[in-house]
Amino acid sequence: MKRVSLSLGANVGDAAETLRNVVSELFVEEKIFDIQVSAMYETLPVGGVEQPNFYNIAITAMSELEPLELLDYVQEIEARYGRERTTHWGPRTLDIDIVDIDGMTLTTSRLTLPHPEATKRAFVLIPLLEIAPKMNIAGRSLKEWLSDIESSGVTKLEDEM
Ligand code: A4P
Ligand code: MG
Repeated sequence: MKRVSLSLGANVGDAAETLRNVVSELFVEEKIFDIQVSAMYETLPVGGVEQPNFYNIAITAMSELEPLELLDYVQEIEARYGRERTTHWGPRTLDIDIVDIDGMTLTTSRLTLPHPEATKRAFVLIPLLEIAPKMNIAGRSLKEWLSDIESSGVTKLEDEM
């Protein structure tokens, strides 16, 4: 059994509703267990592409899936929500990134762990900190990573989740 952490983002259509629906599915499907979900955040787009604000959440859970099986599972969900892969770092109905699996380091053509951008992104770290305050990525706490970056574009939505 491994502890997994995921970062979910959406900025096309009713993004908040998409994220709520995905979370309900995760609970029903029981492929991952002991699920914790952060609050919903509205976040300024990162990556230089002109696009609408994102909604982001973080999830931690326990899983017996192998890393690539977990990737298959989250990509299957992305596909179901009609995500089109057009612009790199561009708009998406749903993006699910695997931030970490039990501190494992992995570099394959399909999956890099921990997610190489996670420690530079406040829209990943802030929601995750809420549900995994003791978590480390590459030997540093989420708080330590956060202290290095700008986090003003990340706003908690108190009533959205
Ligand atoms: N892949 C490798 N490692 C992983 C991992 N740890 N988790 C591969 C998930 N996928 C991983 O991803 C491309 C490939 O990465 C996958 O096929 C998988 O095999 P993608 O989602 O299809 O492609 P992409 O959109 O070109 O890039 P990517 O890296 O997903 O984009 P990002 O980095 O997720 O950036 N701003 C805000 N505020 N909030 C956001 O959520 N998101 C993005 C997307 C940009 N700006 C944002 C947000
Ligand atoms: Mg992705």
